[in-house]
Amino acid sequence: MKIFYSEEHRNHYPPFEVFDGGMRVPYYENPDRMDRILTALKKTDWAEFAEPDDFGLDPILAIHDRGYINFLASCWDEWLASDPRVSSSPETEAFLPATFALRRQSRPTSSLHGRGGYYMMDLSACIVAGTYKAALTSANIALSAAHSSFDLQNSSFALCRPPGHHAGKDYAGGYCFINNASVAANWLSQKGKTALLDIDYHAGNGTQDIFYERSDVLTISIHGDPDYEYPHYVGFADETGKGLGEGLHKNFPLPKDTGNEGYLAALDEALELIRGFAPEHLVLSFGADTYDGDPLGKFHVTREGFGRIGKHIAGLNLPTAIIMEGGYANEALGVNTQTLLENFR
Ligand code: OKP
Ligand code: ZN
Repeated sequence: MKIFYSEEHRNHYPPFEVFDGGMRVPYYENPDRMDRILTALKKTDWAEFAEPDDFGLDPILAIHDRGYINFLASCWDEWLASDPRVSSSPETEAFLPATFALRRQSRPTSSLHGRGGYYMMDLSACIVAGTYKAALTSANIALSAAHSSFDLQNSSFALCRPPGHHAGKDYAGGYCFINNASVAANWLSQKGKTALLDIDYHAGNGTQDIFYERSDVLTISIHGDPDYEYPHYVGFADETGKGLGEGLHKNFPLPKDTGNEGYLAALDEALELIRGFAPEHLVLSFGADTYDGDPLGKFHVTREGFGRIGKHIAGLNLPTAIIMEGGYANEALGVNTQTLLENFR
């Protein structure tokens, strides 16, 4: 299996994030995650590593707002120039807004903080010096996997970091800046009917927003119910698309303590919807944070569960671009990812 990966992500490693209730904690979405996956995959005899190609900004601007991308590009330099306390110790700093633009009765005002509160939805997508370039490279990894899946008509793995499914047209959040899976699905949708299935533990709010009014891409997300889980406001069962997209989005909000059986029951329902849509391509947003031991999740999917999940999805028999999203139990992340991927060879 072709696996697209780049070392560029290492330059995006914020020194902290702000957790529930305001505590500064070490950044959960860290480079060690990639090392764990790389270590596991390098031991297999089927992993074929490749660097991503550079597709330029056009496929990204097909999904994201230009003002938002410009903000990502210049945020760190503006922040560095804004305050001597930042420039005197940049390695302990990261940019986050202090005020959020609520309910879009708002505009991106010109100051850095005015744009920050407009373009960022929470306190976990910290921007540091290497963030923009890492986010662009991550999107190129997803695009490379989409191209490969299309050209070879088989499945490929985009080892993306930073992840993407929480990022919307004009906002960052949940460790995400550019919606890698949406960029890939949008590109594939120009080649043929495409479905996007999100099996990260957290609702894919960015992906949902991006395709909500589109009829050409079916989007489905299986996740912890936003009634108790991040991102708190998106991912409910009654959100089913709008306008032309009505009926073409589906959420499966699941209760705390969902295990293999409960998860697979929801997954099989999702797969039936995909079969009914009859796509030519599948994009799979894969997060391993449904795992039993994940520090940011409340499900109990086991390693064996990831094997079964992979087997059921691979049973669709579709060329699948598998896009890495979350997963924070680093010690198990490599083997869980490998166990899921093995079904797609
Ligand atoms: C990103 B991905 C945890 C606070 C929420 C953000 C989580 C982002 C998850 N109690 N922090 O979907 O794995
Ligand atoms: Zn997640």
